Amino acid sequence: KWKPLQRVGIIGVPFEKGQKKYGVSVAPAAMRAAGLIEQLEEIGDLDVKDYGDIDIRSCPETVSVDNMAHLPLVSECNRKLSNKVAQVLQDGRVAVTIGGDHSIGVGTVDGHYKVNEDMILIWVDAHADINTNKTSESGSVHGMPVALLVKELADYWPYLPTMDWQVPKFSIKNLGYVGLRSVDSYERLAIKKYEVPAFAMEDIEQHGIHKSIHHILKVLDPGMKKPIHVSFDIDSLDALEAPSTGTPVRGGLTLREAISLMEIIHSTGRLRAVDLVEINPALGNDSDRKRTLEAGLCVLKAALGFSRRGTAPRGVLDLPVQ
Ligand code: HAR
Ligand code: MN
Ligand code: MN
Ligand code: MN
Repeated sequence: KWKPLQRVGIIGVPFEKGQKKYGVSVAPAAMRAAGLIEQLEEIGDLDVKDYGDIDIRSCPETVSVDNMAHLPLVSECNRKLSNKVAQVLQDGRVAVTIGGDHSIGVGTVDGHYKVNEDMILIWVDAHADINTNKTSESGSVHGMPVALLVKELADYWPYLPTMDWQVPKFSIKNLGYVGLRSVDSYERLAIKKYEVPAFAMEDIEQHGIHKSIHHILKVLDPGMKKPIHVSFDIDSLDALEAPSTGTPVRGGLTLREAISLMEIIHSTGRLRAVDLVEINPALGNDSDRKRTLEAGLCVLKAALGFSRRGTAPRGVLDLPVQ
């Protein structure tokens, strides 16, 4: 019944105020310069439309919330992004969002949920990003998007000025994690309390990426009928594979594992939104930057149907003669 959507919409989000380092806002431009659109178009029959970048205008930050840096900016960016993601989905396209730091996951998931209330969310990350401003040690919102999104944690937040547009309705029961290896203690508590299927690196070591993702999909959606959102933090990859990122953690996914994960999700035919976040082209040397951007491209291509086996031409039954 489900087959992969052959239409894709690209959204750039040059936003970096959800963390402290300069440079992650450059990633959408760097990904386009690295050939993002052209490489996706080379995947057979893919119709790619670039919706451009979200307009990140710095507004005066009139309110401040304890241990939650730049909340008004984060909020304004995500409000616009949520509407844009919903628009792309309503246009019948897979929403492909290029961040930006991971605070933009609030907007992408909020926008997706508005269109598909039955969506499930796979958070691929070294980190769980499920802190509140009470539990975060950094005060950076990129460590908090999951906690902002899920309704089960709404009572753990104080009132958040500027965030009235975002009502957390998504249930934590529809969330799974892949790639975890840097989880704060209260984050671990939340994962345990709500029994979130979370495949940390040691679980992937034990079961392999194939069984791990199949297990998560089965737990979240045994009927195999729900739209899938993948929020892919480039730091889920090992720091050797993707060095240009703000909070690298050693011992992560190989690029092969990440490609395999995305191929499996593509093969469900139910991928409707994918985020690629935390690529910071300003960190590292030329080789680091190139490797990280290439890794991001490989991951997106796998998600959108590129096959490592090769793809035969359509409607052609024999080799060219002479
Ligand atoms: N858990 C830490 C915090 O809350 C670090 C998480 C931020 N790093 C990320 N997110 N790249 O995935 O600040
Ligand atoms: Mn993250
Ligand atoms: Mn991360
Ligand atoms: Mn399989």
